[in-house]
Amino acid sequence: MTKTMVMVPTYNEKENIGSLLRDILQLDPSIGVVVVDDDSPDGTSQAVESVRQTEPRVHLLTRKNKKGRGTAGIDGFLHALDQGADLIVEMDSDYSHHPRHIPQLVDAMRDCDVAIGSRAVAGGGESGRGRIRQAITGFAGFFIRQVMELDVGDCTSGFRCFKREVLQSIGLKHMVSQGPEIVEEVLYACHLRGYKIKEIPIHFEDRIRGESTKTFMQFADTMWKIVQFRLTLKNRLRRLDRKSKAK
Ligand SMILES: Nc1nc2c(ncn2[C@@H]2O[C@H](COP(=O)(O)OP(=O)(O)O)[C@@H](O)[C@H]2O)c(=O)[nH]1
Ligand SMILES: [Mg+2]
Repeated sequence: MTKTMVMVPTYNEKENIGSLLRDILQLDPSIGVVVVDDDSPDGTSQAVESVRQTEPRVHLLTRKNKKGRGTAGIDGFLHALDQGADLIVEMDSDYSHHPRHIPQLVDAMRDCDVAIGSRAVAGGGESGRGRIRQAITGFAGFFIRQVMELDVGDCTSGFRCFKREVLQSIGLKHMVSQGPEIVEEVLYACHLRGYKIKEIPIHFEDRIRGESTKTFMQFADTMWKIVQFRLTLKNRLRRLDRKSKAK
Protein backbone atom coordinates (compact mmCIF):
# COMPACT_ATOMS: atom_id res chain seq x y z
CA MET A 1 0.00 0.00 0.00
CA THR A 2 1.25 3.48 -0.85
CA LYS A 3 2.07 5.53 2.22
CA THR A 4 1.28 9.23 1.90
CA MET A 5 2.51 11.86 4.31
CA VAL A 6 1.51 15.51 4.27
CA MET A 7 4.13 18.04 5.39
CA VAL A 8 2.79 21.31 6.83
CA PRO A 9 5.11 24.12 8.00
CA THR A 10 3.49 26.45 10.53
CA TYR A 11 4.16 29.78 12.13
CA ASN A 12 1.34 31.28 14.20
CA GLU A 13 -1.37 29.10 12.68
CA LYS A 14 -3.27 28.14 15.83
CA GLU A 15 -6.55 29.31 14.30
CA ASN A 16 -6.16 27.05 11.27
CA ILE A 17 -4.17 23.99 12.25
CA GLY A 18 -6.74 22.02 14.30
CA SER A 19 -9.40 21.92 11.60
CA LEU A 20 -6.79 21.50 8.86
CA LEU A 21 -5.44 18.36 10.57
CA ARG A 22 -8.93 16.92 10.91
CA ASP A 23 -9.72 17.67 7.25
CA ILE A 24 -6.51 15.96 6.10
CA LEU A 25 -6.84 12.91 8.36
CA GLN A 26 -10.41 12.16 7.29
CA LEU A 27 -9.33 11.90 3.63
CA ASP A 28 -7.82 8.45 4.07
CA PRO A 29 -7.16 6.18 7.06
CA SER A 30 -3.56 5.64 5.98
CA ILE A 31 -2.57 9.28 5.47
CA GLY A 32 -0.11 10.81 7.94
CA VAL A 33 0.80 14.44 8.68
CA VAL A 34 3.99 16.04 9.91
CA VAL A 35 3.68 19.59 11.22
CA VAL A 36 6.90 21.58 11.48
CA ASP A 37 6.31 24.46 13.87
CA ASP A 38 8.89 27.06 14.83
CA ASP A 39 7.68 27.27 18.41
CA SER A 40 4.99 29.76 17.37
CA PRO A 41 4.21 32.28 20.12
CA ASP A 42 0.45 31.80 19.55
CA GLY A 43 0.64 28.17 20.76
CA THR A 44 0.34 26.35 17.41
CA SER A 45 2.48 23.45 18.70
CA GLN A 46 0.20 23.00 21.70
CA ALA A 47 -2.85 22.89 19.39
CA VAL A 48 -1.14 20.19 17.28
CA GLU A 49 -0.11 18.31 20.40
CA SER A 50 -3.70 18.14 21.60
CA VAL A 51 -4.78 16.51 18.32
CA ARG A 52 -1.75 14.19 18.45
CA GLN A 53 -2.83 12.84 21.87
CA THR A 54 -5.64 10.88 20.21
CA GLU A 55 -4.30 10.67 16.68
CA PRO A 56 -0.96 8.88 16.21
CA ARG A 57 -0.95 9.71 12.51
CA VAL A 58 -0.01 13.27 13.49
CA HIS A 59 3.70 13.98 13.93
CA LEU A 60 5.00 17.22 15.38
CA LEU A 61 8.45 18.73 15.02
CA THR A 62 8.76 21.79 17.23
CA ARG A 63 11.92 23.74 16.50
CA LYS A 64 13.42 26.26 18.88
CA ASN A 65 13.07 29.84 17.54
CA LYS A 66 11.84 30.95 14.13
CA LYS A 67 14.25 29.27 11.73
CA GLY A 68 12.21 29.94 8.59
CA ARG A 69 9.92 28.31 6.03
CA GLY A 70 12.87 26.92 4.07
CA THR A 71 14.54 24.77 6.67
CA ALA A 72 11.12 23.85 8.10
CA GLY A 73 10.23 22.28 4.75
CA ILE A 74 13.53 20.40 4.59
CA ASP A 75 13.18 19.06 8.14
CA GLY A 76 9.61 18.00 7.36
CA PHE A 77 10.60 16.23 4.13
CA LEU A 78 13.46 14.40 5.87
CA HIS A 79 11.08 13.29 8.61
CA ALA A 80 8.52 12.01 6.08
CA LEU A 81 11.29 10.05 4.28
CA ASP A 82 12.45 8.66 7.62
CA GLN A 83 8.90 7.47 8.25
CA GLY A 84 8.98 5.53 4.98
CA ALA A 85 6.52 7.72 3.04
CA ASP A 86 6.20 6.84 -0.66
CA LEU A 87 4.45 10.09 -1.53
CA ILE A 88 5.03 13.38 0.23
CA VAL A 89 2.59 16.29 -0.09
CA GLU A 90 3.55 19.78 1.04
CA MET A 91 1.02 22.51 1.71
CA ASP A 92 0.44 25.75 3.62
CA SER A 93 -1.59 25.55 6.78
CA ASP A 94 -3.79 28.57 6.07
CA TYR A 95 -6.41 26.89 3.79
CA SER A 96 -5.03 28.68 0.72
CA HIS A 97 -4.26 25.11 -0.19
CA HIS A 98 -7.46 23.21 0.48
CA PRO A 99 -7.11 19.57 1.63
CA ARG A 100 -9.86 18.57 -0.84
CA HIS A 101 -7.22 18.83 -3.58
CA ILE A 102 -4.86 16.31 -1.95
CA PRO A 103 -6.54 13.23 -3.54
CA GLN A 104 -6.21 14.89 -6.97
CA LEU A 105 -2.48 15.47 -6.46
CA VAL A 106 -2.00 11.92 -5.22
CA ASP A 107 -3.96 10.47 -8.19
CA ALA A 108 -1.80 12.43 -10.62
CA MET A 109 1.31 10.64 -9.34
CA ARG A 110 0.37 7.64 -11.49
CA ASP A 111 1.95 9.36 -14.46
CA CYS A 112 4.36 11.95 -13.08
CA ASP A 113 7.07 12.40 -10.44
CA VAL A 114 5.99 15.78 -9.11
CA ALA A 115 2.43 17.12 -9.14
CA ILE A 116 1.91 20.85 -8.61
CA GLY A 117 -1.38 22.28 -7.40
CA SER A 118 -1.72 25.01 -9.99
CA ARG A 119 -3.72 28.20 -10.38
CA ALA A 120 -2.44 28.59 -13.91
CA VAL A 121 -3.96 25.67 -15.81
CA ALA A 122 -7.50 25.18 -17.14
CA GLY A 123 -9.85 24.59 -14.23
CA GLY A 124 -7.53 26.27 -11.72
CA GLY A 125 -7.85 29.74 -10.29
CA GLU A 126 -7.82 31.89 -7.22
CA SER A 127 -9.93 34.21 -5.13
CA GLY A 128 -9.43 36.69 -2.34
CA ARG A 129 -6.19 38.31 -3.43
CA GLY A 130 -6.06 41.84 -4.82
CA ARG A 131 -4.97 42.69 -8.35
CA ILE A 132 -1.55 43.94 -7.24
CA ARG A 133 -0.66 40.72 -5.44
CA GLN A 134 -1.89 38.67 -8.39
CA ALA A 135 0.23 40.79 -10.73
CA ILE A 136 3.30 40.29 -8.50
CA THR A 137 2.76 36.52 -8.59
CA GLY A 138 2.32 36.72 -12.37
CA PHE A 139 5.56 38.63 -12.76
CA ALA A 140 7.40 36.25 -10.44
CA GLY A 141 6.19 33.30 -12.51
CA PHE A 142 7.32 34.92 -15.76
CA PHE A 143 10.74 35.74 -14.28
CA ILE A 144 11.23 32.24 -12.89
CA ARG A 145 10.22 30.56 -16.18
CA GLN A 146 12.76 32.67 -18.09
CA VAL A 147 15.64 32.33 -15.64
CA MET A 148 15.18 28.63 -14.91
CA GLU A 149 14.03 27.70 -18.42
CA LEU A 150 11.00 26.00 -16.97
CA ASP A 151 7.70 25.10 -18.56
CA VAL A 152 5.55 25.40 -15.45
CA GLY A 153 2.61 27.82 -15.21
CA ASP A 154 2.43 28.13 -11.42
CA CYS A 155 6.09 28.17 -10.36
CA THR A 156 5.47 29.70 -6.94
CA SER A 157 2.91 27.15 -5.77
CA GLY A 158 3.89 25.46 -2.53
CA PHE A 159 1.10 22.88 -2.82
CA ARG A 160 2.81 19.86 -4.34
CA CYS A 161 3.23 16.12 -4.21
CA PHE A 162 6.56 14.33 -4.69
CA LYS A 163 7.59 10.73 -5.15
CA ARG A 164 9.96 9.54 -2.46
CA GLU A 165 12.78 9.01 -4.98
CA VAL A 166 12.53 12.64 -6.04
CA LEU A 167 13.12 14.01 -2.56
CA GLN A 168 15.89 11.48 -2.03
CA SER A 169 17.79 12.63 -5.10
CA ILE A 170 17.72 16.43 -5.05
CA GLY A 171 20.19 17.00 -2.22
CA LEU A 172 17.74 18.19 0.44
CA LYS A 173 20.47 18.41 3.06
CA HIS A 174 22.45 20.76 0.83
CA MET A 175 19.65 23.19 0.03
CA VAL A 176 20.53 26.77 0.94
CA SER A 177 17.11 28.42 1.33
CA GLN A 178 16.14 29.65 4.74
CA GLY A 179 12.91 31.32 3.67
CA PRO A 180 10.02 30.84 1.21
CA GLU A 181 12.38 30.65 -1.79
CA ILE A 182 12.75 26.98 -0.88
CA VAL A 183 9.70 26.39 -3.09
CA GLU A 184 11.63 27.51 -6.17
CA GLU A 185 14.90 25.84 -5.11
CA VAL A 186 13.15 22.47 -4.85
CA LEU A 187 11.27 23.02 -8.12
CA TYR A 188 14.48 23.88 -9.99
CA ALA A 189 16.29 20.86 -8.56
CA CYS A 190 13.43 18.61 -9.74
CA HIS A 191 13.62 20.22 -13.19
CA LEU A 192 17.41 19.77 -13.41
CA ARG A 193 17.04 16.12 -12.43
CA GLY A 194 14.66 15.72 -15.37
CA TYR A 195 11.65 14.61 -13.38
CA LYS A 196 8.22 14.66 -14.98
CA ILE A 197 6.29 17.58 -13.54
CA LYS A 198 2.53 17.85 -13.98
CA GLU A 199 0.21 20.69 -13.03
CA ILE A 200 -3.15 19.86 -11.47
CA PRO A 201 -5.81 22.58 -11.30
CA ILE A 202 -6.58 23.88 -7.82
CA HIS A 203 -8.59 26.76 -6.50
CA PHE A 204 -6.34 28.91 -4.33
CA GLU A 205 -8.06 31.05 -1.71
CA ASP A 206 -6.31 33.79 0.17
CA ARG A 207 -6.00 33.03 3.86
CA ILE A 208 -9.05 33.98 5.95
CA ARG A 209 -7.51 33.46 9.38
CA GLY A 210 -4.07 34.45 10.64
CA GLU A 211 -1.57 36.66 8.89
CA SER A 212 0.69 36.10 5.91
CA THR A 213 4.37 35.93 6.81
CA LYS A 214 5.37 37.34 3.40
CA THR A 215 6.65 40.87 2.86
CA PHE A 216 7.66 42.79 -0.25
CA MET A 217 11.32 42.58 0.78
CA GLN A 218 10.97 38.80 0.88
CA PHE A 219 9.60 38.87 -2.64
CA ALA A 220 12.54 40.94 -3.92
CA ASP A 221 14.94 38.66 -2.07
CA THR A 222 13.32 35.59 -3.65
CA MET A 223 13.83 36.99 -7.17
CA TRP A 224 17.54 37.51 -6.40
CA LYS A 225 17.79 33.98 -5.03
CA ILE A 226 16.24 32.63 -8.25
CA VAL A 227 19.22 34.02 -10.16
CA GLN A 228 21.62 32.47 -7.66
CA PHE A 229 19.95 29.06 -8.02
CA ARG A 230 20.34 29.33 -11.78
CA LEU A 231 24.04 30.00 -11.36
CA THR A 232 24.87 27.45 -8.68
CA LEU A 233 22.35 24.61 -8.38
CA LYS A 234 23.46 22.58 -11.40
CA ASN A 235 27.03 22.42 -10.10
CA ARG A 236 25.85 21.62 -6.60
CA LEU A 237 23.94 18.59 -7.91
CA ARG A 238 26.96 17.52 -9.98
CA ARG A 239 29.20 17.68 -6.91
CA LEU A 240 26.69 15.56 -5.01
CA ASP A 241 26.65 12.98 -7.80
CA ARG A 242 30.45 12.83 -7.84
CA LYS A 243 30.52 12.35 -4.08
CA SER A 244 27.96 9.56 -4.13
CA LYS A 245 29.80 7.81 -7.00
CA ALA A 246 33.08 8.01 -5.09
CA LYS A 247 31.51 6.25 -2.09
N1 LIG B 1 7.88 26.45 10.50
C1 LIG B 1 7.73 27.63 9.86
N2 LIG B 1 6.67 27.81 9.05
C2 LIG B 1 6.54 29.00 8.42
C3 LIG B 1 7.47 30.07 8.60
N3 LIG B 1 7.06 31.11 7.84
C4 LIG B 1 5.92 30.73 7.23
N4 LIG B 1 5.58 29.47 7.60
C5 LIG B 1 4.43 28.68 7.14
O1 LIG B 1 4.60 28.48 5.75
C6 LIG B 1 3.34 28.54 5.08
C7 LIG B 1 3.36 29.67 4.04
O2 LIG B 1 3.42 30.93 4.69
P1 LIG B 1 2.34 32.07 4.42
O3 LIG B 1 2.51 33.08 5.49
O4 LIG B 1 0.98 31.48 4.24
O5 LIG B 1 2.89 32.67 3.05
P2 LIG B 1 2.03 33.15 1.82
O6 LIG B 1 1.04 32.07 1.52
O7 LIG B 1 3.03 33.32 0.73
O8 LIG B 1 1.38 34.42 2.26
C8 LIG B 1 2.27 28.74 6.17
O9 LIG B 1 1.77 27.48 6.54
C9 LIG B 1 3.09 29.37 7.31
O10 LIG B 1 2.53 29.13 8.58
C10 LIG B 1 8.58 29.83 9.47
O11 LIG B 1 9.43 30.69 9.69
N5 LIG B 1 8.66 28.60 10.06
MG1 LIG C 1 -0.30 31.18 2.64
